[in-house]
Amino acid sequence: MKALLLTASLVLVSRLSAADPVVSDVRAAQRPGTRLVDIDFVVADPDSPNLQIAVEVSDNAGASYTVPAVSFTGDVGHGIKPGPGKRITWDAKKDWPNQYSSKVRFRVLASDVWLPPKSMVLIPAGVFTMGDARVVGPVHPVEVSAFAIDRTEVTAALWNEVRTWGLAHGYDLTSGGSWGSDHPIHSVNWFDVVKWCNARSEREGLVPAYYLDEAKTQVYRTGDKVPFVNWNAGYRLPTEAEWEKAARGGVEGKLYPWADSEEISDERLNYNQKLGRTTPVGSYPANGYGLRDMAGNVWEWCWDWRADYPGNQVSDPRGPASGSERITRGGSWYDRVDACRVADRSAPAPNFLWINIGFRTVLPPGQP
Ligand SMILES: [Ca+2]
Ligand SMILES: [Ca+2]
Repeated sequence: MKALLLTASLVLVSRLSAADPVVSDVRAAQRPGTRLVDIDFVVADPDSPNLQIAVEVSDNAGASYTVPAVSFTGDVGHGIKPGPGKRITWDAKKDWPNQYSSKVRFRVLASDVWLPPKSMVLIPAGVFTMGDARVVGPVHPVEVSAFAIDRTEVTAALWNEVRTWGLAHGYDLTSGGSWGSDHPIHSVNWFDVVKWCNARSEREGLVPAYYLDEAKTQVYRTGDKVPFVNWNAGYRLPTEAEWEKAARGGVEGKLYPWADSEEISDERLNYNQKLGRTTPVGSYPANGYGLRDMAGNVWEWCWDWRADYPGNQVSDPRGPASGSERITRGGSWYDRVDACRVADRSAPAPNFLWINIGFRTVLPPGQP
């Protein structure tokens, strides 16, 4: 078998962080008798625990890196820790069948800019205008830190997958209900969805967000509790402000999540008992952030206890410390048009559940 490649160049790229990651000692070797290539390297970063690593392949000695290579395994992708002894293996047979060159080169790219999972969208930090004089006020500026949020409502399929794991790991989680595996889960109360967020985090090896004690040592897994929150850990419910910012899609002053019209229509969302049930998540067009069903389908639980808004600018508001009702947002397949406006608020008791309430989750940036 001919040799596939020779050496590797090394490179590093990155942006925006106190100290950039640096890739060095890149070496590549084809395993004898195979078309597998091991790419060894070192990556250092003094202030970022998790990096994104990518590889690019050249077939012209590094003039350009355009070989359509995707079959990489090993220390590649999200959540790679800096350190020595990193190895990525390329299956050239899959990506580049029947091709040989002595001019193959590799470059390893490292970035410390956090990217969310593909099922989520990163919402940028910044101030938005919360409330609407036509719906609920006072209208006030709110500064929100960056966060990632699910593109869609949590589906019955995902609910069940995480619930099954949770039941085997000390959680009590309701089965909820749905009209199908790709429909939103419904009939889940606020306590259920908060515990489920923790189960999703633990299942993925993330630090859970919700605890029974202020020291945050006892993970919230059972019962109906008012938990303490680690706001910079794993999956959690959006705050009401995060939800409204996400629903607005980066556009100010609109009644609905879409920017091009102040009208509602059957092509935009599932609402007002027109279909008599939920629709599969993502059945309607996305808003400006790429999010689906921020209006209609199912109401979405938020973290906050219900309270009146302040009149002044606030930063990362999380609602009052106690209360009797938790916020839901966005209206549902069952609800009238007014409930589907981005500023409209509803607030059931946290133990309430019904066939028109579900949720989606957020993830703070930086989680592996
Ligand atoms: Ca860094
Ligand atoms: Ca919804």
